[in-house]
Amino acid sequence: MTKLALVISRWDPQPWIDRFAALAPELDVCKWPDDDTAPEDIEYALAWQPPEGVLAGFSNLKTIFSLGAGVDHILREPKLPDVPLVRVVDPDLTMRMSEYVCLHVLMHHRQQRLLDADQAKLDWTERPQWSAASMCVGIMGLGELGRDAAEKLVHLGFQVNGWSNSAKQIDGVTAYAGQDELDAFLGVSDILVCLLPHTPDTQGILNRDLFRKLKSDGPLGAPVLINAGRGKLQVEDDILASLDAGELGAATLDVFEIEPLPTDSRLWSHPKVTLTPHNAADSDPEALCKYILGQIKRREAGEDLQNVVSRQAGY
Ligand code: NDP
Ligand code: OXD
Repeated sequence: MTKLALVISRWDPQPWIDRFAALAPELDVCKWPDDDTAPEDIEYALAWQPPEGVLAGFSNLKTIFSLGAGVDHILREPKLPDVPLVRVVDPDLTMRMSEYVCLHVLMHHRQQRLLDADQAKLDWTERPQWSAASMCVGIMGLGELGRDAAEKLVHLGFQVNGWSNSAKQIDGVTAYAGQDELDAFLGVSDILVCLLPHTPDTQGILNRDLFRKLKSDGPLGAPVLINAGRGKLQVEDDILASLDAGELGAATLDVFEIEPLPTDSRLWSHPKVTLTPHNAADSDPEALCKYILGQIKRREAGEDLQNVVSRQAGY
């Protein structure tokens, strides 16, 4: 019987176990550690923030699956087995992220936080309103998630730009690529959305120098940051300094340098910050177990796996 181990911290593994049992009762799925299973019997590992050293102990592993789109939580393992690492690419996850991006872009564009504050004061002030077409959203990362969010924002009528490593062609989106084009991209962005992976190249990219290069004369009066990529992309002290100095008008943050965000962080109570607990796009076992089973079937049939991560690129 093919053996799968769920190596998960911070999430409840039970919904995954239940879903695999319903879809593929022929598989032997265990939650790791498991007293009844020897590590050398594990063929597939399904991991979210695996404790250090666990994956290295599976000596006959065929494939590691990240239970999310990101893989930084697995690549940080110093002795990662030399087997393919597959990440989630699935319409369910993509749609959830696009919902989040559209929600927060629209929230800033329509000044909803200001209207909420007015409501709390019983204040009927008519606030100015701009068209979506007058606002430019810049998306850092035009991969699976960035591309879909960009397309949906185009449908909503925004001007949309994107930035990635390699050049892209997406209908309605002005695409910039590489370090050489980063400043030009920033200079036209009113709302910056970050959907980059965390790699050595992207660590700390969301810093004060970068914020100062954003477009500052747009309808909102100051640029807005939305980060749903990874917390290690951002320098939180710089975000706070830029918000306080008016270099950033507001920020929506889903991810943090340390998660859960420490209770003494000033981000919790900053009036210009909207924060969410790393739930921009949840990995739903109802949707994703099917994707993983499809990949296992391919591997067992000797076919190529899909969405294999480049260890060299780190995403
Ligand atoms: P992809 O690998 O499909 O896309 C990554 C994009 O980032 C690509 O366009 C890539 O460029 C670009 N990129 C990577 N490094 C650089 C760099 N140094 N400079 C410029 N561009 C770069 O990933 P996904 O879209 O599927 O996911 C993106 C990230 O979103 C994940 O890694 C994860 O961290 C985060 N995420 C967060 C979630 C949440 O709930 N908050 C949920 C799911 C994902 P190119 O196309 O040229 O290779
Ligand atoms: C992911 C995440 O990487 O949820 O999918 O952060």
